[in-house]
Amino acid sequence: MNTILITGASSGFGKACAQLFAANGWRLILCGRRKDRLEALAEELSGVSVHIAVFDIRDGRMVRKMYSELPEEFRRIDILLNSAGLALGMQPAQTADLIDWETMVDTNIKGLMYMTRMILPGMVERGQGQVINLGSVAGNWPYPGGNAYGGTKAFVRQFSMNLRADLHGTGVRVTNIEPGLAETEFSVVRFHGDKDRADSVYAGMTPLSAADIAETIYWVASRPSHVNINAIEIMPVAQSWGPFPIHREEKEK
Ligand code: NDP
Ligand code: 8X3
Repeated sequence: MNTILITGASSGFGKACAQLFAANGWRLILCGRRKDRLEALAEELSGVSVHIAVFDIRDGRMVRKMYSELPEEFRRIDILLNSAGLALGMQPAQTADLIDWETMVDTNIKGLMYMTRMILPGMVERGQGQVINLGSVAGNWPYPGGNAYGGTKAFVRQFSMNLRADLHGTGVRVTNIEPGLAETEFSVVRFHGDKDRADSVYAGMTPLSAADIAETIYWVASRPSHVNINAIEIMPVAQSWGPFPIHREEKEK
């Protein structure tokens, strides 16, 4: 039986992936900080082999402890899905909250590095495995207020490609998934719990769903072992690009 370790399994893409991989007979390691959510998910997936790991990925010691405490049957990890992550705020850089920036760096960059560094050696030793990262269109394209969040996701993109370079010849695969607007708890978190503001992000359009992304990830995971999908950028049809804004000076009369 194959095993997938999912960070951010308590919500959104991570949770939808847990449901889809479970339905396809995978063994699951579900990670997150909200124990009640993970327990409820494990209960929903009754009959599936599940290990719950409650920890904060920003804390490297907790990451090591989680790994050292994995039961024997969960130690051979076939896929590491780095889904845990967040955006905080949409203020312009000159007024943004530095604590929000630090939290995004600690979670989206450092947490993802801790997890990857912990799990990779086993994959390399076994000559097979797959790391699937959650990047974002925000790592590829600038937008007002995207500042540090987009920066963290640009890191994830480059880190993913550099992993591939380092893993050359090992058989270990790496993919960066780069979604656009998807309705999960993402915007509620971004706007610090302001549900009305979060809802307004998706008003009058059809966003991607967590299930759309889970299906994409499952497709990536189920390619034959000689195929590596480097990156997939995926947007709702209703989202695209606009013209570059030009600031024009008022003409003197
Ligand atoms: P959700 O807010 O629904 O889920 C985020 C998950 O990350 C939660 O399970 C949360 O678990 C976990 N998480 C956050 N911080 C920590 C932490 N410090 N330690 C451990 N777990 C943490 O958002 P999504 O599912 O939408 O987001 C998943 C990923 O996809 C993120 O990396 C996000 O940046 C990215 N993404 C999202 C898009 C969107 O529009 N939704 C688009 C593009 C990319 P808990 O709180 O229980 O710890
Ligand atoms: C989330 C997608 O467009 O809100 O990564 O930045 S977007």
